[in-house]
Amino acid sequence: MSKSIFQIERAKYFPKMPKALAGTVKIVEGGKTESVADQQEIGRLFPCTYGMPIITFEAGGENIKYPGLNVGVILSGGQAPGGHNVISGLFDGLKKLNPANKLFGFLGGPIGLVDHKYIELTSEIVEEYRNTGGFDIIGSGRTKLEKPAQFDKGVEICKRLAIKALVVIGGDDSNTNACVLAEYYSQKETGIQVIGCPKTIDGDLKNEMIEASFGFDTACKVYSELIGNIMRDANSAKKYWHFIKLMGRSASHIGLECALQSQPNVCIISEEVEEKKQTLEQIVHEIADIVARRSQNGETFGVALIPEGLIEFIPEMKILIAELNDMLAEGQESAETFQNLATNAEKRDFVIDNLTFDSSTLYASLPSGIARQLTLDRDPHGNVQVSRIETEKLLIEMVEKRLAGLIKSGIRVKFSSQNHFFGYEGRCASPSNFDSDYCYSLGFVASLLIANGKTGYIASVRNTTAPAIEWIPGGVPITMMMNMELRNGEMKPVIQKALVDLNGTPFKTFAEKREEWAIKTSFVYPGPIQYWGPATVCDAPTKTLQLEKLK
Ligand code: FBP
Repeated sequence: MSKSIFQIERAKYFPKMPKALAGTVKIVEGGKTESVADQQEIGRLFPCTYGMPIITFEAGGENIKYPGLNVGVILSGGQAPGGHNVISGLFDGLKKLNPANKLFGFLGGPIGLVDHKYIELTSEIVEEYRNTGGFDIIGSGRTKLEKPAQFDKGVEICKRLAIKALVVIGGDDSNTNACVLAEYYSQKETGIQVIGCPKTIDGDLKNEMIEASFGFDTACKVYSELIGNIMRDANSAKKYWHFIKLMGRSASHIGLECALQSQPNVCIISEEVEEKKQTLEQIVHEIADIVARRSQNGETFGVALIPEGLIEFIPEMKILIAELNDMLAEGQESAETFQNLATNAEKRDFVIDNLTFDSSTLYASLPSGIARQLTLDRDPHGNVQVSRIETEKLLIEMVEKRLAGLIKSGIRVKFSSQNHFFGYEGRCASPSNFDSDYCYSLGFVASLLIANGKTGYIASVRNTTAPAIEWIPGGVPITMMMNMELRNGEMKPVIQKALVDLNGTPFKTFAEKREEWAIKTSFVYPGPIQYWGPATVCDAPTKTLQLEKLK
């Protein structure tokens, strides 16, 4: 594999680690835990893995000689910068425990476990991937591990390879499934442990104990750099309004972080739209108003950030999507009929005919492209794939219409637009120092949880706004983060997704400033991620994390 000079130099970086993990490590166990809600039901569903204590690893303890063990690792879901460092941290941790330990990587995501596709991750392989972006070391996938038949196939291969523990690196759904798997393996007394790792650029897998999901830091820094570049272009040419959709699925954490970093004229926060029960029309009017006010000041340009999941948070759209989800759910007769229709026009008519009156009217009023995008395949968890809905184009079209409508009242506003979607640009970026360090520690912690016989835990590293040496490594029982939610028509135990907290300091900081940023051009140009240089530039965590710590 030929490499850039950057890759060669970056490979030499040794991730900074918490002091607690440097030498011998002792395990400290807290008290019994409870799930965030629905304690009785979660306790009933997870008799083996419910109520376990929070774990902290501290420096000290004896120099234990651990018996050799084999471990399997799975990358699950969307790519996020730092996944390769979780694997290298896990690999190094296992080798430190006992050089005879082996690490196997299941290929292409959870399906690799079921189909018995794997490779042994040797030091030669791991060496090639240290501090690199991407998940290509073993690949990832979105197969949902949820059926006992799949779990049993997993047992087969684990027995064959003498694998004692599996590490699942994934988002909220994948870690939920990891916990279900841990519980199943415990109940069946297979002796196989399951440990999760918090991954997702979306930033929505976090809580009191998990301060951040890895990848969020790097992805936001990449998007903020690009947004800053666009802002400077807009400010130079003074010609365009740029509408930028940002990945992040339901939550608007990415949009909020990028807004805090770059100070755009508009940044919509889906969670606020939902709370205020804003309609699509109201959102459009607000944006058009900012465009018009800026234009009066001669500023015929601007930047608007649109969260990927916005459409799902607009109350009338939410109802429409829920109805579409039911209509198109796998196994439904209506889904089959829909799929068998030959043309897009027939499909559109079928949908219009089968929705409730309000949803049908709304669906029929949408531009045909957007209407079609709403009916595209669901992901394996039954969710509409928001990355495929061009909300930024929908808003441009509607703002244009609104501004054109103002002409009859004598208001003429110049509005030329460009649209962008930033998502895939950031998911495999070279991990920032924060993500390189954080991920390496997460992987290392996973090896310690395994060595200590733990299952149903997610690796955690806390105190992450302090220098890495002061970070606090440990483990959190996954059941502690769970509640019951309706999924595909059934109540299921799932990890509670962290949406933007409208009472939290990051949102409040943004809300205080946004009116000023809307009218007065206040752009900030964050520039690219720096890998070498002063810690203030290279190691700074996201603004979200820093502000959250102020609370
Ligand atoms: P994960 O939650 O699996 O980490 O995926 C995050 C994400 O990047 C979302 O932001 C986005 O909506 C989705 O993946 C896109 O999925 P795909 O990679 O299947 O196009």
